[in-house]
Amino acid sequence: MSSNSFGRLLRVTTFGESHGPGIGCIVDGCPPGLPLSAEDIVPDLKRRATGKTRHTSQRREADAVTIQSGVFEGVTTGTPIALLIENTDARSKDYSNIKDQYRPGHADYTYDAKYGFRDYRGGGRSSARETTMRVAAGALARKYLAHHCGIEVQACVVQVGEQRAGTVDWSEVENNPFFAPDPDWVEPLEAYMDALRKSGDSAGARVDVVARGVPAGWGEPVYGKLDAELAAALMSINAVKGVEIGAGFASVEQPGSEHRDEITPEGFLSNHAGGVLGGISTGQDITASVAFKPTSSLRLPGVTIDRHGEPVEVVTKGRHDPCVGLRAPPIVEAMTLLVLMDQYLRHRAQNADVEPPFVIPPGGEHDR
Ligand code: EPS
Repeated sequence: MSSNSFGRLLRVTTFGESHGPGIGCIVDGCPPGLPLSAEDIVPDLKRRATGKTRHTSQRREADAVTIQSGVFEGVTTGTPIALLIENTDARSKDYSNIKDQYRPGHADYTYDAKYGFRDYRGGGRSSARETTMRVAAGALARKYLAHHCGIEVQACVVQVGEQRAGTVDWSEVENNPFFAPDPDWVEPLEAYMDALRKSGDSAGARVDVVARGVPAGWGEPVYGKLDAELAAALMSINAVKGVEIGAGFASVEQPGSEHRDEITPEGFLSNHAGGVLGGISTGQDITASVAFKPTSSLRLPGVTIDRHGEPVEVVTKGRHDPCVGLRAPPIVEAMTLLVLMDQYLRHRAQNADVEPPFVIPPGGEHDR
């Protein structure tokens, strides 16, 4: 089976390769009546795009999105929404030297092992180019959830290599090219990235995400848990090697008396759970943290083998991000939004008439 689709009631399918004619997605299940135009999608596409600063890949894609179906007279009709973007700046000759090689850290070997064939140009289907369409679909979910539920989802970069943000001020995130939440971190990060780029090496990053305004009750135990689906969605992003929900792995060291989020009539006293208990939202902020590995495409020579098993030296050309995590916040937001919208539609289908006996005020800050 091929798994190019996700979500149940809101089903997103993406298609396309990095150096093919174009990329696209189909969003099926969006309720009718949502005002939607390409202008709603463009801002998030721009936030994710390459080539905006010297710190990212210099490939310059127009990312001009067109809505091919599912919208009439400016509103969604309830039929599949198809979004299409042409690839306009692929440079496939950069990849001719690795045609028969397995780049370490890339999906070259595994795609060959699975399909016996691969599109080697720019990583083909395994390229981060694919995340463009996740972001396009996510922009729709962002608009729907903001309008119908007052939900807001925001992500930021809190660590690059060993460099960490000193504070998290969410109002600062869009004021710098790194999605950094600490204005005092921007200058050192710039210097770090310049040195990294010159060295030819790459770095990983940690991205935090928060969803504000999700009411209590969303999520389907036991195999459709909100946190399980969120973790799967975030894990499906290129280069992701770890996902934590709430306190995540720090829970291991916390005594139960600290980890449990105590409750008062005025609200929760903390949020180590990351806003999810038993797979269902508590009404608190939903928080997760995502680990991005260092970019595998390096101009520094390394050893590998070719598809005949012969040892070769590999050098990856192309226009690569020294830290792919720096462009990840819009992608992390998009996957979170899509999971939330799908869970909202599922909740509405089964439980729209439920009256909870008591609604606990959110309260409780998440302290990492
Ligand atoms: C990518 C390699 C680079 C990036 C690309 C992701 O592609 P190319 O070598 O063709 O320039 O530019 O990112 C995008 C094009 C994008 O839109 O995100 C990779 O190997 O994943």
